[in-house]
Amino acid sequence: MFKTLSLNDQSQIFDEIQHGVHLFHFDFSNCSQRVRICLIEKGIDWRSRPVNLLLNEHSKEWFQKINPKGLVPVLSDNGNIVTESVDIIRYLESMDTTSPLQPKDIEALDSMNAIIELADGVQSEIKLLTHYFLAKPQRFIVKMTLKKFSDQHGNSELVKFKRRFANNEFTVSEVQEAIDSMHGKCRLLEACLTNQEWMVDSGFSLADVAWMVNIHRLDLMGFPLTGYPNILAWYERSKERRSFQEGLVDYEPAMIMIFFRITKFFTKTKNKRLFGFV
Ligand SMILES: N[C@@H](CCC(=O)N[C@@H](CS)C(=O)NCC(=O)O)C(=O)O
Repeated sequence: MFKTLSLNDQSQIFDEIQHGVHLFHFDFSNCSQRVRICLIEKGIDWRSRPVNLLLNEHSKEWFQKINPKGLVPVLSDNGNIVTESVDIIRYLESMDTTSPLQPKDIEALDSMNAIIELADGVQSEIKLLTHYFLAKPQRFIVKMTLKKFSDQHGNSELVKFKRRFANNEFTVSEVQEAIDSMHGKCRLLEACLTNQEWMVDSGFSLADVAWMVNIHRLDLMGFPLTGYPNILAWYERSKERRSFQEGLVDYEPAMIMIFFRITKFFTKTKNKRLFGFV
């Protein structure tokens, strides 16, 4: 199941990514989910380049040569490297206009961009909450591999985050702060979805692509979304799209989903008492 790249595969990759669209991604990464959904929505042919974060493949030299930040997703379009999921989805939009995902109207375009920025701006909250609520059992593996990871990975911020995670240093107050911040964003989105089906009045757009994966992640961890009926209705509409199934659900490994359910079962009472999670 966990196939790693041989040295031969690695050097071949640099040649291969000079032609066509390639995505370096990880099944469960929400930023990777965002880009896969966009590729599917736009009907762009792409080649999958899995980078297994659980096996720390992103700390390998070959990958950090492609993205010095050592993070997924990374897009290569005929060798042109694009990083940052929101920049990638905008790049994809500029590549192909047969199925446009952005409005023509300038005002609507401005709102779409503001909503995308909002999605981008909560990545650190999503990351903290994911690790706190879903990834806890993984902590011991991270702890065991931390020394090697910190020797190999050049992104000091990521190494610091992993160290705090491994040492169980996330505090209840910082988790609460992240939750409060997410409630703030949910209130904005709830208002924006009043009397409209999609985030931007003109129809389904990159703004929806950017948020689908974040709301899905909050839902997975039991974040209380019941106070946001417009978001819930929008989320149901989003889940019906083929791109949601093929770009997200089909990549959620059954083993990890079972893992999450078990984690949730054992932490349910505590998370409900401390944070009002469901
Ligand atoms: N702002 C970046 C964030 C990229 C990012 O943080 N990627 C995560 C996965 S979602 C990653 O590579 N994490 C490595 C790790 O957790 O070890 C984006 O939107 O692409």
